Amino acid sequence: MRILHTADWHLGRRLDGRSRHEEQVAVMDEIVKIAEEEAVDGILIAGDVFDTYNPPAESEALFYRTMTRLADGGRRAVLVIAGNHDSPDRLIASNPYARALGITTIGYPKDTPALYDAGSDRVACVESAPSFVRLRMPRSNRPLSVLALPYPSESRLRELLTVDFSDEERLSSDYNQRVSGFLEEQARRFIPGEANMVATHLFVRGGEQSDSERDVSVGGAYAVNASSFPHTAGYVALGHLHREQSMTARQETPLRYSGSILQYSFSEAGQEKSVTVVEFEGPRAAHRIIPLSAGRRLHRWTASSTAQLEERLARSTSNDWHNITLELDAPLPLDYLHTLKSRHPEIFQCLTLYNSSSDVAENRSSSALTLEEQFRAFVAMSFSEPCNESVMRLFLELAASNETQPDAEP
Ligand SMILES: [Mn+2]
Repeated sequence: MRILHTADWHLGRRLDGRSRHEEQVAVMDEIVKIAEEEAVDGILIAGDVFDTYNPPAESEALFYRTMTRLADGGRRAVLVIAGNHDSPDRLIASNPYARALGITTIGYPKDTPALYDAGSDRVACVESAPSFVRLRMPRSNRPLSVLALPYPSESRLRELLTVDFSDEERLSSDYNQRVSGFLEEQARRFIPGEANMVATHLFVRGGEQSDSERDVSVGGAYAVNASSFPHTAGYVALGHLHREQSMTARQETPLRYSGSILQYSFSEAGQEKSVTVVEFEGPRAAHRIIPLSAGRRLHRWTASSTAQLEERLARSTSNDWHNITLELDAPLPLDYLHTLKSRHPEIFQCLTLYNSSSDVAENRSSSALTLEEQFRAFVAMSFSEPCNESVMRLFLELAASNETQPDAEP
């Protein structure tokens, strides 16, 4: 039995206002192709399908098109759980149609997916409970049990435990204990010796983060220990962290973040993106990483001269985006960056910094420019757009309130 594990699609996500939609279309094609070539029995998407609660219509359309292709007319199982970026209600709104294609989406931890069975040549959901499904798949003679826990926010977790458990101990204030208590409870539904897996979207303590996930509330106090996952699972499929990585739970259960499908921020520059193919022979699963090649590559680097800058850009391809810091001793000709950017659309941003120890700094401080003029020039050069007036006012207020400011307004 072969399952494709992916997560963190973030459809609709932009990079500082620039669309990634065409790249997302390309990577969806690539994932469908991998599912076909690998002849997988099912696909598991471990949360953050969309980037926001209200994704653009083009992203929703892309999601539905991709689900339909992956489901292969109900012959391939598709299981989707909500991540912290997804609206659970919107994600499950299509369930009445999705079931007919063998697609199960779970929005909230308390949700019990509906059963369906359209015959032995189609995927069937033969048993379910809160955050739990047992699937029968046409090409496999073994059932697949998945403890599929959507993003368990503090409030969703409380709701779940209040509804289903009266045990005082389970209401303990410790997030890790409550998540592990729920997993332990639901893992009793696993069939020993068969294919059992856990899928969830959360932060496992020890995982390596990047800027892309830092704006979300999972992390820090809302972390779960790797040892909290039931050892009776043959594989733990995780979403949330954008860097692909493996950890080990109790008794060698593989625990894995498949990672995002595109480099979504410059903190992910240089990260290879991939999906994971999980193979159940016995109860313990093996996995393989399949690289994704669609989408732009992001680069973040520093140049110490314009010659070095241009030399490196000459080697770049138009399918890349560069976030460059240019460290200089002397000021650039006024239109230099403008001309360079028009020649190299792959420059995402070029921030210029002047070495403060140099003569340039002294020249500048004694120059005829006022503090306001210097700040405007700095903003224009750094961000390629004029300084916002409220920012300008704030800057001048701060400068005026600082009595020791040597460059205070003349
Ligand atoms: Mn997430």
